[in-house]
Amino acid sequence: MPIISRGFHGRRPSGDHELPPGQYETLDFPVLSAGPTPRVPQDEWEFTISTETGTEHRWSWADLMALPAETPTVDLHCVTKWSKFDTEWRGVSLDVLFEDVESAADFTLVHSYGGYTTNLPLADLLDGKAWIAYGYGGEDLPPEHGGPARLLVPHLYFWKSAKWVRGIRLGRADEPGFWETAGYHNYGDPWREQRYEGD
Ligand SMILES: Nc1nc2c(c(=O)[nH]1)N[C@H]1C(S)=C(S)[C@@H](COP(=O)(O)O)O[C@H]1N2
Ligand SMILES: [Mo]
Repeated sequence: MPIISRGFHGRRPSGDHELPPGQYETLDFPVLSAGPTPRVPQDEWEFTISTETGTEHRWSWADLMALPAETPTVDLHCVTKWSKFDTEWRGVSLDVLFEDVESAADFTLVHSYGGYTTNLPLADLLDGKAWIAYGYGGEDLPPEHGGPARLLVPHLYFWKSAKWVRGIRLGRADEPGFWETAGYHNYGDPWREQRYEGD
């Protein structure tokens, strides 16, 4: 029997990963930014969750670092059709950040340094589905990929994973964000191929 290395066939056999409809696998990590990359020093970085009643919960960089970290390995799916398997992150689960937040709201609008926004149902940020990520591949998250910290919500198209995340606003009403206002799907489930409004 010849010894066949894992690399012999070029890539990992596709069996352990599935591509959502219309997607292809890429091995590099494209950068997609709608504007210039904001430079936010860690000691000026702040993250805020504000509720529908106006209560604000605020974390400094040191506060974030003091919270328990997780190291999720996830697949990414961009609406421009690339998918990237097995990306390795480090960050804080939003379950931790929402622990002491009291709210009756169902919707969130995530906002970023630089002005980007994106909306998600609160349920899609909880139960182990989303993180504030500050590490990638064992290093600090580079600015072009959203460092010092970004939202990571891998079960939705990657535009929902706001780079340079700055805060989350809870609301009783759904309010579309940057791409959602520009004709992209309000929810963005890659498995249901929800790319554009009306899909
Ligand atoms: N603040 C901000 N977040 C953003 C974007 C952006 O332009 N600004 N682009 C989104 C889109 S369309 C994608 S595909 C991913 C790209 O992340 P990457 O550049 O790390 O690959 O970030 C998302 N988050
Ligand atoms: Mo994207």
